[in-house]
Amino acid sequence: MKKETRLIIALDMKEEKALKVAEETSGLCDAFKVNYPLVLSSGLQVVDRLAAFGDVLCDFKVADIPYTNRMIIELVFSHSASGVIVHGFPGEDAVRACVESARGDVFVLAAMSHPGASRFLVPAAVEVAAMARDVGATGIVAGATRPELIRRLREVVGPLLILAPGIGPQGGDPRQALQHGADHLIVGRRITAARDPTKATNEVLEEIRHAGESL
Ligand code: 3DU
Repeated sequence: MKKETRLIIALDMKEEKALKVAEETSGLCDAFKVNYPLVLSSGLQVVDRLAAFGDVLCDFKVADIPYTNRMIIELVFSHSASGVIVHGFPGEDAVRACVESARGDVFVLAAMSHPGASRFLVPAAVEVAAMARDVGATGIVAGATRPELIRRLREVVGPLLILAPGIGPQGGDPRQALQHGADHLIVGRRITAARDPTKATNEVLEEIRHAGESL
């Protein structure tokens, strides 16, 4: 994952609009993130089509036994994905299978951004992050809605990348997330639901630049 703009745009929409947003914002972000809504409606081939506009990160929150995880990861990287997001809670063997079979970046979901994550995921986040580091993952995902947790996880993962979703409608603040240690922001609706996605992207980039000045 390159770290130039520090922005990842989440394309949770139908293919036609996703391709349009990707074309318009190509070069303004470090990657596009795809999730089930897009891939279940269009198939994995949409990853190949999006790759014409930038790196594609597959947010499939892979969470199965090692054997199945390996099959999923091989399939993802047989298309033009540059990275994949997997869950950490299935344990070390399951995550290790992902890292070993990947032909690109693997990010382990340490803490999700929604309120319900406080019950099971947040209490385990430090342990999951340590496991991600130990098995050789590229980085972790930690919600921007809990900046103090990002700070704690940064101490655990050292130089690994931290991707922070949950900006905008979910309540996370770009500046807070970056100042607490996030490398990249994952931003969906704030950009994709805007009347002018390119303008909204440039506004987010401006906030990232401001936050960077005070780091
Ligand atoms: O809330 P947004 O529209 O900016 O979209 C955020 C994206 O990131 C969306 O695809 C969601 O599935 C994903 N995500 C989280 O929001 C929170 C997580 O902890 C992990 C992934």
